[in-house]
Amino acid sequence: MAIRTILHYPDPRLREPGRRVEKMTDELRSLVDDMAETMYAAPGVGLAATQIGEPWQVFVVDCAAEDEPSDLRVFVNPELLELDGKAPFEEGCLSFPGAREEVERAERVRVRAWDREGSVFELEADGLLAVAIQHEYDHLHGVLMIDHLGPLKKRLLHRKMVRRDVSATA
Ligand code: K2U
Ligand code: ZN
Repeated sequence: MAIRTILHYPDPRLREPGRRVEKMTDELRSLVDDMAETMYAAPGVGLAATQIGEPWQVFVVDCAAEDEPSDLRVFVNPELLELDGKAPFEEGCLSFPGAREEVERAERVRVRAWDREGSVFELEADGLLAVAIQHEYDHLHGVLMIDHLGPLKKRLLHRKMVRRDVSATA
């Protein structure tokens, strides 16, 4: 396993949609393991393959609280089958370090995906898990937290991230 570099906005690779996985291989299982290790090290409660420059339809989430056993969930080729309700949530994103923005998401989702072994499963989720699933699903389609903001907040966050990027490379 390895901790991978998380791409930061405005890296154009964050806009590259993930490719559908045709068959789970040892190489893809190793990618999943690297994603989980990278997520825990960040730390985060989710990570999409596109965030580490791997354009595959794969994300991981673990919404367990710090004092709970880990609850890692792997989603390969996820499909959102149902979205119900609407609620605002204060989101963060590992590709927007330090940013917190209110994003409106569905309160409940039903999702179908493959697990790490390639078996199909369906899951109904609410709360933080539902938000994380929607946030990561967005990443796999090149959609980022900034895209859900109004024009002023979008401009402010863009400038903050670009300035951060410039000072980091200076
Ligand atoms: O995809 C990512 O960048 C990791 C995200 C996942 C996530 C975002 C919003 C809501 C749930 C999960 C986060 O950085 S993980 C840390 C986090 C979690 C909840 C709220 C704020 C930050
Ligand atoms: Zn994110």
